[in-house]
Amino acid sequence: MRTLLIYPECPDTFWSFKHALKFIHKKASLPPLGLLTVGAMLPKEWPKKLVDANVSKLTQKDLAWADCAFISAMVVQRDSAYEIIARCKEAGLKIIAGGPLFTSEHNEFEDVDHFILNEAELTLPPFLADLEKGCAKRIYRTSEFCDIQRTPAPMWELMDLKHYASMSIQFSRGCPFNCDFCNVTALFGHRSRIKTAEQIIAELDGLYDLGWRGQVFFVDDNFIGNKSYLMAHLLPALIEWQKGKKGIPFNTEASVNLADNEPLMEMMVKAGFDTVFIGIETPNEESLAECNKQQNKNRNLLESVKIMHRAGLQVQGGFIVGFDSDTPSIFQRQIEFIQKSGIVTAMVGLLNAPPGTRLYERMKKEGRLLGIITGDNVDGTTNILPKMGLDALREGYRNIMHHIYSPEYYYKRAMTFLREYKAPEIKTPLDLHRLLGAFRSSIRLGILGKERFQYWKILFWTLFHRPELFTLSITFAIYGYHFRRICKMKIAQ
Ligand code: B12
Repeated sequence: MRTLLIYPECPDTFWSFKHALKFIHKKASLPPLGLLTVGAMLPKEWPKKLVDANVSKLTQKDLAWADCAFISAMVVQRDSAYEIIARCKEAGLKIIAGGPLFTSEHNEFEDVDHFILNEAELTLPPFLADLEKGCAKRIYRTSEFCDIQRTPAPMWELMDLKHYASMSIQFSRGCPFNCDFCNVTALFGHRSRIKTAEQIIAELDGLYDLGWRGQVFFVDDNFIGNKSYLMAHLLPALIEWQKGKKGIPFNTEASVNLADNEPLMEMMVKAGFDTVFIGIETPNEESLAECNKQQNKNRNLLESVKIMHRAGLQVQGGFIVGFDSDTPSIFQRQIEFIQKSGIVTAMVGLLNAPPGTRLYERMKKEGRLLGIITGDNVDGTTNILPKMGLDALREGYRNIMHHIYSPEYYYKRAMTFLREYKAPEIKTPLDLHRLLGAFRSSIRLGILGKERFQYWKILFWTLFHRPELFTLSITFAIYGYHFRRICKMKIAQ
């Protein structure tokens, strides 16, 4: 079977970093790890070609070559997925779909021949066996979770590394917490399932051998879900692996209780971690209680962020407005919190209820469900009827975004961060792309941009006070440009 592995196009969103990627001539921030993993589970003898629509076009030649198409997508790629499925259907290919979009919405895709839902480790083998016998069913699904210690290393060789700004790798799936709006536990379970340190080192070696010398994102739902294994095995192995190598910084996602564990933070930093995404959600205690965000309650969230910054871990934060317990003062409180925290990359969204969550069930019961989620949590939309009313919520949301991404607030926050952050030891080396990116930013932002005053101010300040963070300050300037473009596009009046 000649196989196309297709990843539909992501729209322009907060996390697409599309406007920032142009500065460094990259086409996408990350490769489609799910598809690369599925590629490694398909029969070896099947010829395979990856088409990531974010980096190259799906051509008529590709379609004419293939016998079948394996498609993966997130909800946010819905429109592009429809288009690609229609083209594959027209070309007469057998269409097989899996991944988060289809796991939650397979009913909406009539033209797909086979749905391989949930984790492919469990659902793909029975499909392949049935296919061989000529009796493949339309849907394969499971309520079990697989043992990822048996997951093969992704087929890195299928992708063209040069198009991506970062690589991704996965150590664990699942999260021990139970926030009522989050679909991670529904999709990947409550227990943190982990790979072995040996698997991770082998995957990293694979990337390194292909010439990768840049950032690697550990795409775990909660990297610190199994602290004891992390500290006894994985982090020591990563520290050892980094010896003699240059320029492989790591970033990941974790819960805020990371700030309570100094030895863990120290080891992470030593292993090369410099950034963690944390769901902060809200400074409002009642809202944290409402959504069962236990790990964020009864703590000084601001101080927790600062502890991580001072330890050498930059916090990127997720924030939510629109909880039942939110009053009109929440918008100003969020702005103040974000500014004081020095969280430069602050993703603020309206509360949404993804299917499979407890929030979804509650909203359904209360008759407050409006429809499906767009999947883009920074577009100012929601699928629930908020207690404070939709208009008030949207107005307050726009106010937050206009403030925190205005050059004045944004650069001020970046300065707060640069003052407090402990500089990492492992940095991506300045290659030609990055040097050119710095040059382009000086023209686009330093000469033509409205923010030119703030741009030069932060650059000179960093040069004199924190020269080791100079490239990071240019990165922030470029990110700021992307975030402003997104805000303008998505939530303009
Ligand atoms: C890395 C990541 C990203 C990266 C995307 C990188 C990329 N190129 O794919 C970034 C940071 C850009 C991102 C952004 C977003 N993300 Co995201 N992201 C993840 C994360 C943390 C890991 C994904 C991953 O690589 N997993 C590892 C691989 C091995 O697993 P997998 O992809 O799930 O694949 C397995 C199965 O799903 C299945 N499978 C997958 N594809 C296929 C295809 C076939 C044919 C078959 C048979 C099987 C199969 O088999 C695989 C092996 O088990 C997940 C959470 C998670 N745990 O998955 C969220 C997740 C995928 N993201 C999600 C969302 C909503 C988003 C955003 C839309 C939201 C936002 N925050 O704004 C944005 C928008 C993106 C954009 N560019 O527009 C949701 C998707 C929900 C949904 N139902 O679609 C998830 C599940 C998180 C969540 N809790 O809601 N994301």
